Amino acid sequence: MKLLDTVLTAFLVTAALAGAASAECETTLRSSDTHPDGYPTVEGVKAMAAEVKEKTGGRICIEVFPSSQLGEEKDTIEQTQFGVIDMVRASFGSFNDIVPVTQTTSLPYLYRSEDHLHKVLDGPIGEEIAGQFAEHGLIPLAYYDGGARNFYNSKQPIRTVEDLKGMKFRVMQNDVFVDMMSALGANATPMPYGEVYSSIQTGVIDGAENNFPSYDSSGHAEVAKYFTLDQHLMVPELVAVSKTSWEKLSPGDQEIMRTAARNSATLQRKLWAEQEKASEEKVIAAGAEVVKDVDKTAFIEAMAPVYEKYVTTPEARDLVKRIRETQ
Ligand code: GTR
Repeated sequence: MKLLDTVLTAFLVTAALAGAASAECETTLRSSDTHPDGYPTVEGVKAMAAEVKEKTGGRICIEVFPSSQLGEEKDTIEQTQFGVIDMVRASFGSFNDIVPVTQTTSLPYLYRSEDHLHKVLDGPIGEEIAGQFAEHGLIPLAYYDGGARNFYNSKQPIRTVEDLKGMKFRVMQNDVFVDMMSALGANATPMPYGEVYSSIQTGVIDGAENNFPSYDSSGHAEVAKYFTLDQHLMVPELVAVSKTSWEKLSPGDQEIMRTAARNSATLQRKLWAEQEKASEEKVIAAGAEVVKDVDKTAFIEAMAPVYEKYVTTPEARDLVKRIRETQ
């Protein structure tokens, strides 16, 4: 009886809350993120939500669902394309099979630094890339930071390309990253982010690759303590809205969304820089071994076949050239 009461009360409270929320929000946009609450990308979209709510007098609410509650990243992108979910924050790597330009713009060692990446994304090239999402049902609103990705594993410290030979690493589910591993002499296992922890733990794979905040928040540091700062990938992070949901908004509300997204990117980049440092310190304190003396030239040279395979059209060659020339 007591249990039934509790369940009934919980149901009534939930119903009342839902009623209250819908009474004040005319439009509720559901936004997905693979990361947990508190992660810079999640906090970025939450800040965007707060600004949108304030500027629309509470008419438009963005509800952020962290920790893959709405599904793994690739699935949530597809759901956003079809308007099942309204917004998604995801890495360019997960858009590779959907929006071709994201392949070229997430090639290994394409960007010299985070500053270089910002100059590319915040300038005309960033606009040009964004323009190519609409035909795939997506409207990009902001580019967030994701730092540099690095290899980590449960077996041994990696100092050279040779050390990677024959090892098995999880990569995001796209061909470029699979080929990147082959070029390094390692084996790639593409799989969703949520499966990586147990796959390392059970020895299905030796390791994976990511930035410090993901290595830390996913718990991967607990099962793969050897981390090598080789910085092989800098992959832009995107906040995108479904074209279907976007077209239901008035031009005025679209403008409010765009401004709020831009402002949230400024905040996210600040939070990102702080989190990168904090996560690095945290994983080291918890026992991670971070190899920093890496011969990056050898890693960069090993990537030549990946460029040969993916930079084949005059457009792709021109884009890579323009990105490299961006100062
Ligand atoms: C993180 C990125 C996520 C997700 C993840 C992965 O760095 O922020 O969006 O793509 O990597 O490796 O799947």
